Amino acid sequence: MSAIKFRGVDFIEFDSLLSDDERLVRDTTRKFIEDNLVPIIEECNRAGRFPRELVKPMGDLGFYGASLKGYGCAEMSNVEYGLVMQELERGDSGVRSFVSVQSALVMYPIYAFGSDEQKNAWLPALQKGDKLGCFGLTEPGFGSNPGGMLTRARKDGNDYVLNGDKMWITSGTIADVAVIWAKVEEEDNKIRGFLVETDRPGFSAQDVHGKWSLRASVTSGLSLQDVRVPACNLLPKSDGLKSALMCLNQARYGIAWGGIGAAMSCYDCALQYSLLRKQFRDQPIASHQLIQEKLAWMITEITKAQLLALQVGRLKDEGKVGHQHISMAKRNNVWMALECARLAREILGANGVADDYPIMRHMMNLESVKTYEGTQDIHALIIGAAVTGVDAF
Ligand code: TGC
Ligand code: FAD
Repeated sequence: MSAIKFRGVDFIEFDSLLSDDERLVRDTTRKFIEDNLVPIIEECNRAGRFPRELVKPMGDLGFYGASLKGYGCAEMSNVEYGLVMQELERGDSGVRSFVSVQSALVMYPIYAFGSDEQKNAWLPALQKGDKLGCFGLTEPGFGSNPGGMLTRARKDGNDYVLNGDKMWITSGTIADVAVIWAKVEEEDNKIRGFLVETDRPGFSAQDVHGKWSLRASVTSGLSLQDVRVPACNLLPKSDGLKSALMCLNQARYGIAWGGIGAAMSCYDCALQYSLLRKQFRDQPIASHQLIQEKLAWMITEITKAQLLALQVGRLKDEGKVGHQHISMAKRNNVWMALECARLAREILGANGVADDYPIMRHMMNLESVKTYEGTQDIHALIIGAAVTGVDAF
């Protein structure tokens, strides 16, 4: 491993915009990642191994469902939650992804659309990390357009019977419960959410192999063949595709902060490297104008991304955020992070492609992050629809 250690990134006294509690949450998470994830992440990435040993410790720190109220949740503000996501992704996008899915895509729909029985049965166990969840929206033929899904639920006495396939599902094979979105035949094919325990007959999950991205995260395909669940497993307040999209808002918001973390990791590594590495006249490469231009671009874009994420977080805390605001933050900040990773990789020269440094791993991860939770172009269309009033999907 290289001797480069993360030192934090703050160009315009961004920290002065944060409260003491916000800085404490950020610093606690940063220390956890530095002590527990950074030492093992390159091995996990090489082996394609999800660091399951961190699941319980992250639960103990209150990372799951951190912004929800009750059920043992940490009741963080949205800005505090965002700062947790930033620090997790500074470690690795796959670990942030795991926490995002558990929090925003499994606990949130149970919290927002579930019955009291469902909330009491699942939320405390998910909060502790005793139970794990996954979110099945995407299908082999329907990614950007989930409204076209083929998965169906049919009422049969006091049960529903589910049939369909879900694809690219984070945590699929390690989940105890899957939040499955399906069209209900008896309700004119309205999309609704179901809690499907993964040990039910007819449910199976298979991991996707050969990923060059998010290698420390589990990604799976799910198959549901006549899976029978009691009617009480329907999320009673789920009401159309809009409910699934509301979950995505939570996850996209976390990704907007997460991208900053990945970018900070790449920038700080490249900055330190540029001061150590000497070429021509025994001078550090940091003394060359073209290196400085790259660093200046990175720190400028990171700073703009911080301000965007913070404003969207403040709006969210005030109940004023629109999904188009979240789309702008997710789109901009992930693009910015990927560009930072590419520039940082150039600054490290050949060392940039080796896993002695975190940069290539972040770059490969960010290619997925740019695609999932709505591709870059889908978010452009969401912003375009908001400003023009015209859908162009
Ligand atoms: P459309 O007709 O536009 O909308 C249907 C209803 O939903 C409302 N709506 C939203 N509500 C809340 N939040 C949002 N973000 C919303 N977007 C739209 C809309 O107003 C409408 O309401 P109503 O009352 O009229 O019924 O739906 P559409 O079928 O045309 O699709 C719109 C589109 C393309 C924007 C949407 O489908 C979309 O966002 N596609 C991208 C799919 C996506 O992001 N999938 C993510 C899967 S999960 C994942 O990737 C997890 S990765 C792991 C991790 O997070 O780390
Ligand atoms: P497509 O929809 O086929 O898009 C292909 C290309 O066409 C993209 O460039 C897209 O922008 C473009 N395109 C599509 N429609 C339009 C249009 N109208 N106008 C212009 N361009 C368009 N899903 C889940 O449900 N749960 C998960 O936990 C989950 N985890 C994931 C983990 C990983 C590692 C990955 C890679 C994906 C995950 N996904 C998950 C799926 C993810 O949300 C989808 O991959 C994403 O929504 C894009 O869908 P797609 O891959 O089918 O691409």
